Amino acid sequence: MAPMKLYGATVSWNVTRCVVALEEAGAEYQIVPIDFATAEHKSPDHLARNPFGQVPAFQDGDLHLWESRAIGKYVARKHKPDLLREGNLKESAMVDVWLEVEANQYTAALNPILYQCLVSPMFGGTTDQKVVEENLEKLKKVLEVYEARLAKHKYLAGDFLSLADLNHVSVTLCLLATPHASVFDAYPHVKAWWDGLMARPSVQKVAALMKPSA
Ligand code: GS8
Repeated sequence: MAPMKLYGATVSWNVTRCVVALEEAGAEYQIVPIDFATAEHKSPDHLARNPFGQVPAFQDGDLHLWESRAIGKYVARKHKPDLLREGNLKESAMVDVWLEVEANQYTAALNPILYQCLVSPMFGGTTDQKVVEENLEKLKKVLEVYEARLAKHKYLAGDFLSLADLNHVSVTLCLLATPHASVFDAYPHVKAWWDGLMARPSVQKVAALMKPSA
């Protein structure tokens, strides 16, 4: 059977969020780059894959998906369902909680920081420090909640690795490429959790892919 296809460049943390899931699940897949410089993401071919003209997009046989977190869930369900704890009502509910927290708290605070520090300069723009500072304050409040949680449990949803942990990887790798990498230093349990994730071969592989020289 043809390998799954993930469309988008690995410079995008929304794309690499899926790569972490694919790697951790041991899935066979192929990355098909989409060229933003030629607006390939707005071409009819790509709009057929993702009607919002964004990356990532994904194909497995006749199944076409977009939205990075939905793609990650599909890959986990297909190849490593334990990452979702499906079959265990309470554990899967906790996975769901922390999947939402990643999207709506953690990454919601990180996105503007990454945009200002990484994306804007890439296109010749400047960094709006006020936006960065405001969102760093938001992020610190989120990290206080993580610190309390991770003082009690090895991983976010409980004492087991889940997709909720893995979905944090791509944006956190980007955060570490900004001048604000030291923000984790004040949260020892968060730092230990992150070091544990970084030691995983799937995460190592994605970290290498995201380096511009890779
Ligand atoms: C977000 C996709 C997105 O913003 C997801 O897949 O999780 N909620 C979606 N993709 C950006 C990539 S840059 O990181 C994108 O394609 N932007 C181009 C555009 O919106 O035109």
